[in-house]
Amino acid sequence: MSEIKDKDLAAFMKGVKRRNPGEPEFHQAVHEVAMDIIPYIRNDERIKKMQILERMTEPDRIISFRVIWEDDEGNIRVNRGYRVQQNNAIGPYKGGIRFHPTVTQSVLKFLAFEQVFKNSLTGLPLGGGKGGADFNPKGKSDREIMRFCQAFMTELSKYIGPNTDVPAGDIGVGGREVGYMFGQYKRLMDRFEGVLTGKGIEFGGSKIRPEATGYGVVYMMECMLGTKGDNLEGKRCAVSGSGNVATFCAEKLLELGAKVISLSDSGGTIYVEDGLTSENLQWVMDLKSKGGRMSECVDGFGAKYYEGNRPWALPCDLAFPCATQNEIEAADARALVKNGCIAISEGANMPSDPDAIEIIRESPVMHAPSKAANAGGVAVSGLEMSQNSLRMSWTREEVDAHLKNIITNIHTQCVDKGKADDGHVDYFKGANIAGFDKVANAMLAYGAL
Ligand code: NDP
Ligand code: 2IT
Repeated sequence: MSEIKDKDLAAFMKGVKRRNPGEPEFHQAVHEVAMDIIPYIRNDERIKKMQILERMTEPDRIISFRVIWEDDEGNIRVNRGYRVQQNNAIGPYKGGIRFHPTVTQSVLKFLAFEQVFKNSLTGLPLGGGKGGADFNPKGKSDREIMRFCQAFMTELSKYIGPNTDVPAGDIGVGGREVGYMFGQYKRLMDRFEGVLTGKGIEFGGSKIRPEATGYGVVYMMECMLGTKGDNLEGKRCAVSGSGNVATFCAEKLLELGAKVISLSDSGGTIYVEDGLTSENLQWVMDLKSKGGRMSECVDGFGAKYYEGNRPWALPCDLAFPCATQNEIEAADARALVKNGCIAISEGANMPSDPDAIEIIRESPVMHAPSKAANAGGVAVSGLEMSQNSLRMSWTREEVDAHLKNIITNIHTQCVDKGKADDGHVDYFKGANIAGFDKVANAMLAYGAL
């Protein structure tokens, strides 16, 4: 990362690092926001006096707990679970749960911090939080997953509620895990209430929730291309990941006439020169639901496969990072720019590292940050909460129309707050400022203490 030239920003980051030692992902997420917000609030004495940005970088609370479960061989296993309740100024804490061996407090703090801004951008009454565990679901049996989810929820249930904190899925947590966790909550509390989102349709889930993040990422891309009078038709799209977000992003791209030339997992990348067919994509979805690996696509439908989990060196028009944080580094960004990529819509949270952002910022590539581009998932979670409160269920068409409206509105907010005099839109700046404004105003309204 280049040296910080802004003195206020440097002093602010020094404080953040001192208070949060050894948490690089959290420092990175805060820095990405602060570099836009510090200049923005420089002359706002009220926001500075009330220490709004300092307060926003300090989670309301972090709950950390032991999760004990029994594997199929009868061994007792111990993991660490967390919930970071970051900020509830504009609504109950809301954000996903990640099960992955790389989960640490730093990772969950970065995700919870980002979630506050993202949820604010949706325009829905949602605060920000995130949770998870350093549990590795890979290779675990269905019964083991169930026992882990139940053990995790036994402790988490004490801290959440439909008006307090409403978790959902993230990496390693999909419909099956949410079902096990919801079942355990109901068993423990004897209450049927919308305490989790991403539930099965039979027990209060919203239509389109599984698809929402991936679809929203594509809707954001459509909005960006629309500003140039362009569209998705025939565009060559590099997509990374092969989980929930990546596969539904690919599905929407195919539906709208684009070509999906890649998908990946932590083992490697598949490349299909003419683009995946819908049948290929369905094959991948079935494969992933059985825990398969992308390398199997070679025999499955003749895809090219190479080790290395990044497709960014493949010439493409559009890029959709949908796997994990920091999956686009400087060399990847340079390759994308050099190969003529027009725009990037981020499905994963914080997929571009600071050097990559800088390189892309200096290029003509349009770049929608995750807090704007992947907000469709949490937005439909918010709609699931509304439907649960109303004890109603909306149609696919109704939910999809809301989702499109919300993403279009987020795009408009980014343009409003991020457009420079020369017409160039800095989507990072726009998203950071628009997300910040609403939360800051609510915090100011509540008074200082
Ligand atoms: P899934 O668990 O469904 O899929 C994750 C995918 O990313 C898999 O292909 C996985 O490969 C790959 N992956 C995970 N960790 C790594 C890693 N360290 N290096 C390389 N590849 C990795 O998760 P989702 O699709 O739900 O989440 C993907 C991203 O989208 C995350 O950043 C998440 O925070 C974000 N997101 C998710 C939302 C949701 O509603 N689910 C909403 C908004 C954002 P492998 O199988 O090999 O591990
Ligand atoms: O990062 C995210 O926005 C999510 N994992 C979804 C959160 C949610 O509450 O639906």
